[in-house]
Amino acid sequence: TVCTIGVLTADAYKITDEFGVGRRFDGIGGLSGGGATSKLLVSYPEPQRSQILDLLFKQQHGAALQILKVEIGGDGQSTDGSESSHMHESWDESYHRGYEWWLMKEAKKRNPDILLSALSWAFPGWVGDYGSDPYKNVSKLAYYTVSWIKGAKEVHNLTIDFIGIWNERMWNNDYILELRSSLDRNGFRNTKIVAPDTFGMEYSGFEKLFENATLRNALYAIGVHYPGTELPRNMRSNGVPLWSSEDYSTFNDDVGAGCWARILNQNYVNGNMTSTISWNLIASYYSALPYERDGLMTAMHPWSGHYTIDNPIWVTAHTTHFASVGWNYLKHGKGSGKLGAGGSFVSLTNGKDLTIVIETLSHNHSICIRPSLPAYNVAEQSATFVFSGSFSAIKKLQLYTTRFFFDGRSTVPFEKQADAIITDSKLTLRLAVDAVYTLSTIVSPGRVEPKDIPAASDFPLPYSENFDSYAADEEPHYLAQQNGAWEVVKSEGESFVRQKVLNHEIAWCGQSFASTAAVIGDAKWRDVSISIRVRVPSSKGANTLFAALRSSSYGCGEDTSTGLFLWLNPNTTTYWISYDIASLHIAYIGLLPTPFQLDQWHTASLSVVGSTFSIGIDSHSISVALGKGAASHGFVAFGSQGYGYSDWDDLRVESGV
Ligand code: 147
Repeated sequence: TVCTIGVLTADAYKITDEFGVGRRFDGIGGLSGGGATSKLLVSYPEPQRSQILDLLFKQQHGAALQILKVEIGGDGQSTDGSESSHMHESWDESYHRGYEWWLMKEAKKRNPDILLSALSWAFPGWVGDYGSDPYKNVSKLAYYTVSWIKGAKEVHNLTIDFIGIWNERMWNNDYILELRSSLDRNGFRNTKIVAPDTFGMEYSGFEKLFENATLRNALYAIGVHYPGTELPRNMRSNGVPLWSSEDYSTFNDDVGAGCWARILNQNYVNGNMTSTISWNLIASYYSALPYERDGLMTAMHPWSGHYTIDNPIWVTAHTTHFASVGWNYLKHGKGSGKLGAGGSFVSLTNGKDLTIVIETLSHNHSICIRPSLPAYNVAEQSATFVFSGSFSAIKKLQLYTTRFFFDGRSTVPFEKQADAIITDSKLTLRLAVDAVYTLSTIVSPGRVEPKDIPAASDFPLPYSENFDSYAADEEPHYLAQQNGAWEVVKSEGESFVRQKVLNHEIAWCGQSFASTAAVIGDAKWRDVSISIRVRVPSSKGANTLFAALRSSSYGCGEDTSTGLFLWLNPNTTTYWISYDIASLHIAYIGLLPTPFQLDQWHTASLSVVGSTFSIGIDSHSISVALGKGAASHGFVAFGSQGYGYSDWDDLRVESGV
């Protein structure tokens, strides 16, 4: 249909519930983890830390997220680091590790209705009897997962609303059924299963999840990743709720914000998906780690308190300030669809209130990381909305706009405009290209931003950490574990950090790494010196330890990391220097005057200035001239080859000598 208003011709779109409403809106979420994506957030000073949490979770404030999805730590690397498991071994259980418990509680404080969702990436080895298959014994895996849900309830009073299977790896029907019955037996009937959290080619097998009625009933929703807003027809038509349970992962500049605006609408318009979850919630990891700034906003400078409110936050607000979980979308052609000259709109209602979100993002200004985006055009256009059914009496709607310019002018996000007046049940809007519009009966305060955000500064040197100020099991500030679990231990009046994982985990990245590792500092560091005390316990201790400078390529590339590595071998006099974590490139082999003793603290010092690398082990010291292949800059790192306990204390980092 076409309406003529003065000289303008506008396409007309019905907004009506006369023929019923569309699917239930399940909410917009952010994902903390998969992995360690909130690592630096917990270290922020006040008031910045609370400001950031408000911007993520407080209702009608910033993103006002409706779902918080977290990783169930599995001790292994899961993208930007490893998150600690609640059960490193079946006998080593704690619900005070990591920062996801803290984050969920902070989210609930700000929005008691926020829904919590959880998923595993890696698993501790014992879950699969130390093999690589977590489904080897499905009741063991269900016990592991339900223990986490129980811990959430009993220790933290957190109710987990949704639980997944295994991130982006094969799913297992027997496990889904076992998990469902184990949840029911343990009093978690209301914890719903969303699965299988896989992507791409694997969609072809998804219909198998609907064929078996028992399996279908065990699932609340099918969760897919990076669907590119499309799903196959047989999935769209069978009535099971469909979620984009991980999406976005795009650099959070305005193209990233454009990606997010387009997929939030079009995941419903093209794919019938009713929930979209951003990987990640907040980019709160060292910028040199993988997927820099692929979060709704950025907080990677805890030492200065600096953070940025990136525009994906305000794009989210365009929906979340005006529609709650449990509302319904209006059907395709009755309130949701594509616009005539490009772009899309969705309507949401609770039967009384109405919200319409329109996006007109052009192709090049809304490209996401994956999958590739087929060409399409968007032009400036007028759109006439024609209201009927429950909406025929609406006289005006609040109007909020975001306009992206991409021409040097800065974006004005989420700006409140004069009310849009509806005459004769019709409203015509002139729509610019690269814009987001919300029309709603609901009022939001609009964009309210904290003022005086501190400027960014580099990681402060000199730096020292004695690990005394933490509670047992806490992860130390700034120390970004890359493999294994690095937790504070309090013993005999001492407080130190211990790598606590004893066995290879069931890895999420390709295969389990040969080394445990944690990094700290700045990947740009060149000339730096450190000292650290190290100890290997005689019981369950690691075989070989390292401390390193100028170390880089972590994340799933952990086992190919480079740097200047000093290796120590308990019980022997041998030590060596390598240019890589795999010790493929050994630069020097030396002997200590006496063997490196177990159960004793030793002091290691490393210093690099230009191309001279000096090391000290207790009173022994040498210097070597760096050769070809030696890294030029990177983090401070330490860890072990193989698994097993290693203890670390009194880290000091200085610039230069
Ligand atoms: C996802 C993971 O689930 C996240 O933990 C995080 O690593 C994220 C980063 O973009 O990616 O994994 C994917 C990795 C590759 C593809 C899809 C998802 N892929 O190539 O299509």
